[in-house]
Amino acid sequence: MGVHWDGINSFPLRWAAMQAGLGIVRKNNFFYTASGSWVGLMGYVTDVEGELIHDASSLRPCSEKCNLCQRACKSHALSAPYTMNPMRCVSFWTTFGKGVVPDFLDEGMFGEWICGCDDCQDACPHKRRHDWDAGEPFSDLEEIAPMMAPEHLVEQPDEFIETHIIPKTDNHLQPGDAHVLREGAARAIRNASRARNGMS
Ligand code: B12
Ligand code: SF4
Ligand code: SF4
Repeated sequence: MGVHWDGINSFPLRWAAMQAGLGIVRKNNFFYTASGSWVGLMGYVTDVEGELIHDASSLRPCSEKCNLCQRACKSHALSAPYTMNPMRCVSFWTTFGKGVVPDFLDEGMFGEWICGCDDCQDACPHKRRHDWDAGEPFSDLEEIAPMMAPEHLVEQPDEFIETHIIPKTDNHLQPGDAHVLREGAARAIRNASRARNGMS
């Protein structure tokens, strides 16, 4: 019998996936298969006998000299290879941290991220971006995309954000968090303007 385990947030899935031979963990801590790091991990508990097929040999490890992910992390959450400090991570502060910029970070470090952050994956030469033209369209995303641009998001009422955007954050934001996205959009606009003026 196999059971999808919803208490999975307390179990490190990347380590489990690596031990299961499905891929490798790179210095930015992300789990990579031949399709790159944009793979969502899901855990199952099972009592079925299985055969361990461990073959991640086609994946080249990180080059010893590479530190592109660390350099891309403006808030220095990636302080060393295979290590990160979640309390300095922009992804944490723009989601569970409710958009707060703590006093040991400055808002320029948040760049133009509004919910989450992918800088340390975007910088990686082993990335394979998802092909957005493949597969089924995701919900009403195409229709609402224009309203999610920072200059429009900043003006959206609670009702629109709570109905159309928060349910797509995979529980990283909750009803009542519409202000987090509006404030994040305002910060993204300020940071984009700083970058244009060479101030970042
Ligand atoms: C808590 C959590 C967060 C927290 C803390 C992140 C953290 N790095 O711990 C916050 C809110 C910041 C966060 C943000 C994000 N998260 Co998150 N998060 C989790 C969660 C629920 C638990 C992670 C955990 O256990 N952390 C504790 C540390 C100790 O464990 P670990 O990160 O898994 O891996 C460490 C060890 O395994 C060890 N390790 C593993 N293999 C090896 C090998 C060697 C040789 C060595 C030395 C070490 C080593 O080093 C790793 C890093 O310290 C997992 C889901 C899950 N249940 O696993 C998703 C998960 C890690 N998140 C994920 C994603 C996509 C993100 C974001 C990119 C979302 C976004 N777009 O903003 C960001 C990225 C932030 C970042 N740089 O990590 C994905 C990653 C997919 C992947 N391919 O790796 C996961 C697996 C969710 C999923 N189900 O797919 N996340
Ligand atoms: S998600 Fe962003 S802030 Fe967090 S470790 Fe990666 S680059 Fe740094
Ligand atoms: S950017 Fe370089 S060091 Fe970081 S995970 Fe990718 S290959 Fe490894």
